[in-house]
Amino acid sequence: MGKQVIALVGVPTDIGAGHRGASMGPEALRVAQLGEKLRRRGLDVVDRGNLHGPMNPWQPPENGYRHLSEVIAWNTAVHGAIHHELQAGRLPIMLGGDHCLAIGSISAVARHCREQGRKLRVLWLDAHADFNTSQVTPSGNIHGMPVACLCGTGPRELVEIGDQAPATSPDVFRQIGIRSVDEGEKRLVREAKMDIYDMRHIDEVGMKRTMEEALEGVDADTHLHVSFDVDFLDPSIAPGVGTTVRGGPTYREAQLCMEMIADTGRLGSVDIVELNPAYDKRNQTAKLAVELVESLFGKSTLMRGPD
Ligand code: B3U
Ligand code: MN
Ligand code: MN
Repeated sequence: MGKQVIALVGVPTDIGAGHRGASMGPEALRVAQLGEKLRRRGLDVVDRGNLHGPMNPWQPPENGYRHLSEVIAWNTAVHGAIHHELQAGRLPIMLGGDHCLAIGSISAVARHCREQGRKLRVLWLDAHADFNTSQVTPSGNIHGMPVACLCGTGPRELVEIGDQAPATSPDVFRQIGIRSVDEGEKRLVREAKMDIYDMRHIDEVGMKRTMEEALEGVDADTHLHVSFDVDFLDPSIAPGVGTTVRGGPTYREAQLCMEMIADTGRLGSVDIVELNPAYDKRNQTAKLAVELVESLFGKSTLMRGPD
């Protein structure tokens, strides 16, 4: 095996969100030196630049969905780009963009796992379950629906992105940091038996035990995908998101979460989504996200870094 190459793929859109500004996420992560910091860790990093797609027309929902045709276009582009990087043996980091883009990235990862005969585990780090449907959504914003779409509930064109519909199933997900689930959505996550480690669970057993549980069964054949919605973090440390929800993981808890994922050695792909520079101060949330991604790639206090 050659050296692992990381591919940064920017996806500058807020097409699925309820606030404008996540479209500036990729550039904020570059300004916070994501690529350079990973390179300093001895990793090979290529920046693929940004994907292109339709503008945000900022329209109200139609039949329960906002901007459905634009969301389809962006996710189709994401699916192709992420699958291309995986096929070439690179580890893609998608720089979002809002969380609707995980439909494209995770469907690509699921397809790649099928092609390689590997098991998929998705760690969904988020304040929200993102399991809404057009029937129960309070907003019509598709960034509240990607997990449902990936598991087969959603508009046909989104459910069918990729090689197989649905792209994946509830059992591959472990949702961590959850603290905001809409009323109708609660019933859906219960019915689907989603594995949810909510903030109460983290409060009760701690982040260490939570991550041990979420990573249980991960072995040499597992591809770990981390879908990191920056609103996972407590807003006191990460104000640069559109939908802050108080009571999230602290700096220390978030670091431990990332370090424990790194320790598995099975990380295969990453999304960084919902970073919204319009709500940030001095790019501090982007800088924090970069710091956490460094930990995700093995930075630790006492182990020697690369020379
Ligand atoms: N659950 C709400 C809010 C939301 C979901 N994801 C984010 N916000 N970032 C909705 O609109 O579906
Ligand atoms: Mn999300
Ligand atoms: Mn969220």
